Amino acid sequence: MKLTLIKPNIGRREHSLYVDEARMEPLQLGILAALTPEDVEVVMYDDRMEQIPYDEPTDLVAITVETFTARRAYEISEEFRRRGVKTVMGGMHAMLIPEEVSEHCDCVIVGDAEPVWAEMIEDHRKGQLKKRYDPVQPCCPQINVITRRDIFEGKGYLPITLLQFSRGCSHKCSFCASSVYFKANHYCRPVEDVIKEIKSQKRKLLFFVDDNIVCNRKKAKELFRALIPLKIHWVSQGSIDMLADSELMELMVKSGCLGLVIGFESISPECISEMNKGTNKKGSGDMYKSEIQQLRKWGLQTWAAFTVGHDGDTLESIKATCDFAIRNKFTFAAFNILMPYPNTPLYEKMEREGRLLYDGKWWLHEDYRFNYASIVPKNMTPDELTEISFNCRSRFNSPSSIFKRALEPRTNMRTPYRFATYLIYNPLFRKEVFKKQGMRFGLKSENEEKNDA
Ligand code: B12
Ligand code: SF4
Repeated sequence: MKLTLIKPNIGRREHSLYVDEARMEPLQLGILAALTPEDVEVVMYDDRMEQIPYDEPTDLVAITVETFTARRAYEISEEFRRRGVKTVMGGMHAMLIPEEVSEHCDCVIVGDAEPVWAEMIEDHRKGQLKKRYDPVQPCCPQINVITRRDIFEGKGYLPITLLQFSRGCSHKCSFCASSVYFKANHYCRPVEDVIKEIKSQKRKLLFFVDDNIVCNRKKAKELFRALIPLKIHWVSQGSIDMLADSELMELMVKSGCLGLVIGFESISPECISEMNKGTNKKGSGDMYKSEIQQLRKWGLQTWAAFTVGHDGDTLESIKATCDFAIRNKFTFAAFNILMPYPNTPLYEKMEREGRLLYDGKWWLHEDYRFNYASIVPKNMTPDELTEISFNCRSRFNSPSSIFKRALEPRTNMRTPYRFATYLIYNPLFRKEVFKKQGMRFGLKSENEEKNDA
């Protein structure tokens, strides 16, 4: 039996294919490959930079689907199904809205693949593939499973190894798709498995793609202690409340942490309350002043993630958020428009209030473009929101801002290695800002789809 794994792209720029230059290994496909019985041949194609060989013989195609890649994933599935090949889908979007996904494939797995993957392969071999598998959730991730990284070789991914220590997060921010996927659960792998996985590969630079690596501080400390002897460098994602625990922070730094993606989301306490971001709730005073001082003290390079378009936001407050990010010399920052991902509390609120654009299903709509607003914000028009968020991204990543932010001695200029990382990745992300803005979802237009049908 032969299995083909696929990572779909988002789509294309108006007249050309979009190639993701900051592409990283698709970890979920490495895990699916590792879960697959040894006698099954496995190949992987990444639509972000290579053509999918639809006519190459295969027995089953597995596609990972996120909301922003759903349209493209459905196109790919359709091509294989037209050739008589069965397709199976899973991933974030499949969990959020399985009924829609199942219309576009032969089988949908609703949740983590680990508990049902082997059963699904056996069913397929016997010609008894079910339409839907519902793994018991939450399951413990990757028990005794080491990601298969041979399938990533030669694909030109960034030289950083992706892996996970934990999945999920116990918080319930209203916009967060992960929180819905994991039903606000957080679960960790055994530390020995993680250490074994690190030793199974050669790189010294790792990205723990955990939703919130410090969610369970006791377990995180156990991991950090075990990482110290390995002398690696690593980055991850963590909530800002970690700073309250200095033992945790000390271990984190000693274990080789270079920095974290931290959800600052907003500099307005009202917006923080509105989005139910318990980790960032503060009393009055200067939002984040002491936290930023501490991050510098620990020497961590911060990727500050902001969401814009909250009911408390105005054009001025969003501009001030960008000024704040530049003034505080964050290493990187994201200014993501508040997106109503299906089944999130944010989606439900926007639906109730009649504020969803593009018939609610923006991810499938012919006219929707990447990084466009898909809700009606309170204090500006959707177009203004689209424009100001693009403006924040281009201003934060402008040459003058890159120069100004570089001059932070405790973080960006701490060591030649840190400085080099800063200088390599900032221009790369700047390029991405312009390439991704306004990108069409999927490769086909509605007319092409009708013709195919
Ligand atoms: C790492 C990461 C990134 C990395 C990219 C990594 C890469 N390989 O390229 C970076 C930082 C670049 C990134 C960027 C973005 N990301 Co991101 N990212 C993540 C993160 C944190 C981890 C993903 C991951 O590797 N998980 C580990 C794997 C093992 O877990 P998994 O994918 O869930 O897979 C399991 C199951 O879902 C299932 N499964 C998965 N696929 C399949 C397929 C089949 C066939 C089956 C049966 C099962 C199955 O089995 C797997 C094993 O149990 C997730 C959060 C999350 N929890 O998923 C967000 C997340 C996926 N990202 C998100 C977003 C929005 C983005 C951006 C659009 C942000 C932006 N505005 O620019 C961009 C778009 C990137 C692009 N393509 O251009 C959202 C997506 C929301 C949604 N509803 O789709 C998430 C969920 C974050 C969130 N909390 O909302 N991201
Ligand atoms: S803290 Fe982060 S991962 Fe956790 S629910 Fe909020 S946004 Fe999601």
